[in-house]
Amino acid sequence: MTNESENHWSFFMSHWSFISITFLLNQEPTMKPLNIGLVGYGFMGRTHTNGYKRVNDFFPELKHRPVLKAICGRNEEQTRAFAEQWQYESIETDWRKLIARPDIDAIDICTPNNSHAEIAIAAAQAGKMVLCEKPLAMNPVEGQQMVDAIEKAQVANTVWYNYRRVPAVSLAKQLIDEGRLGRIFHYRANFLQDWTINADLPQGGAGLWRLDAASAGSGVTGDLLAHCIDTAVWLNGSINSVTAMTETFVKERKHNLTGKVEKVSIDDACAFLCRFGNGSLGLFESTRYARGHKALYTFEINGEKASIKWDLHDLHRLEYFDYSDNSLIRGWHQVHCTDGDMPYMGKWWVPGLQIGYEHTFVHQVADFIASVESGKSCSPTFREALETQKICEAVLDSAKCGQWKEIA
Ligand code: SOE
Repeated sequence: MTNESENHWSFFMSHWSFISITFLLNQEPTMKPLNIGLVGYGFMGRTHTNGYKRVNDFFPELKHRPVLKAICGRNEEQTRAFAEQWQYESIETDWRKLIARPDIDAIDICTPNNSHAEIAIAAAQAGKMVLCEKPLAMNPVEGQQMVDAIEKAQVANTVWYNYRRVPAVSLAKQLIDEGRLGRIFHYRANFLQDWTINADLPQGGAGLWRLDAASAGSGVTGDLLAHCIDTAVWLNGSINSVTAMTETFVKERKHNLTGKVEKVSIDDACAFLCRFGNGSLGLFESTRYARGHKALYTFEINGEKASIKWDLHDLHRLEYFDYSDNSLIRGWHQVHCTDGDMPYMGKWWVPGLQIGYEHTFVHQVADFIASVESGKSCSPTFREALETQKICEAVLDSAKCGQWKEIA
């Protein structure tokens, strides 16, 4: 090399080191990874994964970025296909191996209800954060064991009761907490579907485990009313006692796993009355036999000063009636929850443009990460979800014995 070229080379090298150090420093990730290991690649696996993928784009203040480290499922081919479609870095076919991995920070449980407890307890004991699909457990005994394990390990936790995070539902919470409804007299909720009317529909296995009591624990009570109860307790406080009736309209169905026709042990429909701790009366109904309704979750709350109504099929609106309005214009207002000052809406588009179902999961991921960063809990916690589990159990007990049941 000539002197000239040597000079060029050393000039280049010294500048390159300077440039590369500066580049590296600038590139030093300000975002910390939050490594997710998700168990279950069904419908809920998709909703949660979508939440992890989108959260940082819309909640840029978060200091952690969920990393899709591993998806876990028993069927290797399907797990691999899910990993490819949703861009998970790796797969596992045994959740125990997933939990044992040092590169996983949080275990997200999207499996049928009968495996929630075992996975959650093992994950907590391994020191992982735990996010669990609803309902928390098969019954309150299992739920209590999960709460004990989570609280002993002091790990961050949440249960995916996603409807709380519909902006209009969060707005309802804000209005109630501000005292705008005054004393509450009535709480009414429905969750109506129609997808199990066909008596030829089998029970059990992928997609249909919700019809199999051994996997689901219960029918509409744990699957749908649990949502209504979670929202109700959040908005209107504790429930003290319940009286319920349930029905199983189709008594036998072929079981997908055994191939035999077997008794159906889930509740196809359930209705219950309850008394809230604040003195108000509750009326709840859920069924999978309401022809024409796909997922009609509605609630109405009547207070002394005002009432509110909400409907999942029109989820971006909150209906509001305020008795203090001038009598000439008094009536039900439809509040289109899209303005930036509505809960969560400042994160999305511009006023007038609404969001939907999938965003509730993005919101829950955002709130979970924010809670990890602040050291606060992310509601509903396992302990709060246990309360819902106890109410579901009292509903099912009451339907069996025909008596009012106090919530234990
Ligand atoms: C059942 O059809 C189901 O998917 C529930 O399992 C969900 O929790 C509910 O949000 C929608 O309906």
